[in-house]
Amino acid sequence: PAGTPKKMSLTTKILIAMVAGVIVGVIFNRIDSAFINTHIVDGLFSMLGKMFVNALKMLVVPLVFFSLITGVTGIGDIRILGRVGGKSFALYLTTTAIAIALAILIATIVGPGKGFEMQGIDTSGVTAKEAPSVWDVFANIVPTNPVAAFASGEMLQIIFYTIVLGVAVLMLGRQSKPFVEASEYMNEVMMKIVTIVMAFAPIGVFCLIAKTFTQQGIDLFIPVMAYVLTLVGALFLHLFVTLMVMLKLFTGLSPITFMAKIRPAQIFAFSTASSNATIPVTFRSVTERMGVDNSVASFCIPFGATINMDGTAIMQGVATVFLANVYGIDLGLAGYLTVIAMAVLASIGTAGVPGVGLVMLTMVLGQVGLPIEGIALILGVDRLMDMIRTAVNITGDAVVTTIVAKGEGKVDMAVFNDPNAGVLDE
Ligand code: DAS
Repeated sequence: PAGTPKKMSLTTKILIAMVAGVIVGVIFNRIDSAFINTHIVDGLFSMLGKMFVNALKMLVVPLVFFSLITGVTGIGDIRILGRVGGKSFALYLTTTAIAIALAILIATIVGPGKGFEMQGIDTSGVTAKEAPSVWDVFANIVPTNPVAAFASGEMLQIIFYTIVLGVAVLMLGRQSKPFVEASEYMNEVMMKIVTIVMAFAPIGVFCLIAKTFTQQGIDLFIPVMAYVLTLVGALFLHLFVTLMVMLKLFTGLSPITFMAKIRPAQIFAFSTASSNATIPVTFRSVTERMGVDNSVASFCIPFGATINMDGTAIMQGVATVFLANVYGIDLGLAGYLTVIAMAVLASIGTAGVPGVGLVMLTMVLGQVGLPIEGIALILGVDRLMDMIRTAVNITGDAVVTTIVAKGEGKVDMAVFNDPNAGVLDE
């Protein structure tokens, strides 16, 4: 009946929870009371936030398995699968390379870290991680034990094994009907579980953000403000310009509509700082809100969450220039090309979990001979930077997925243009 208040959408509730979390966090940071920090922030908020992130991660492996099996058997043709895989792999690497090249260019022009005083910064205890060799990264895509791969959430191995399983199911033709129908049903069940978990999103998002802002405060940003501003600038350039120009050029779709429909996934990525944990929301956003067919999204979204990290690569570009300036080391073109290659390769082998960007940064710095301990300078602000770059990472995943789907004629334009399509709380 007219006049009944329109039920507030889940996305609105999540946005309100985000803002409330920042406000409460900054206030608690100012109050800095032992009781609040111990029992509220490290107690209640931490517990609820962790439960929420765990619930999201709980969804990932079964959701990826059933949606990918449904996707592979839905594609029906191995050649199409090869094309979708090849196109998305090429686009993911290209967007990451463009992202970091632009980031280095911007950072070189802005020059953050020049004349930086290393006043009393404790730079001990940061050690470089060994960079995995490219060959090992690709060899390890094949699991020795699929059950172990599923149990430990090794995404590339899970994707590989599920595709092989799907191809075998396809080869069995008609006999596979019951299995395919069961998989489609389980895929629906998984999506319902996503809805159940999403109902707790406002609480989860509030707690995660309130905790982060209570701990971070804002005075940590002063000494490295130049780094933060350059990084956020480069991230926003990639998010609102590079990715949107690519979307428009390759698909003709409206970037405004796209950004409106991907927003819930960006909020989740920001709150959890984990692309992997956000897979269920990114997946639903591109399928039910943008009309991308499951057969493309079920491969490209988990694949992207694992190998595609534009935001992370941008951080590595800006951090490298910042630290080169701080230590007065001139990397030269060869040095920056090494950084670009390393960042792209490092992003392939690492999962989308909180803080992985910083770990990869130690590999990149190690390769170009920059002092690893410089990471201590940016450690304090990295949690917040991680949240922003993870939102950029999943947006890149969604853009490439949409480009590949459009190329295959697998975007339902009626859904894409329907502003009310796929509300997340059903
Ligand atoms: N948090 C990572 C992700 O989930 C990105 C990063 O650490 O840079 O994508």
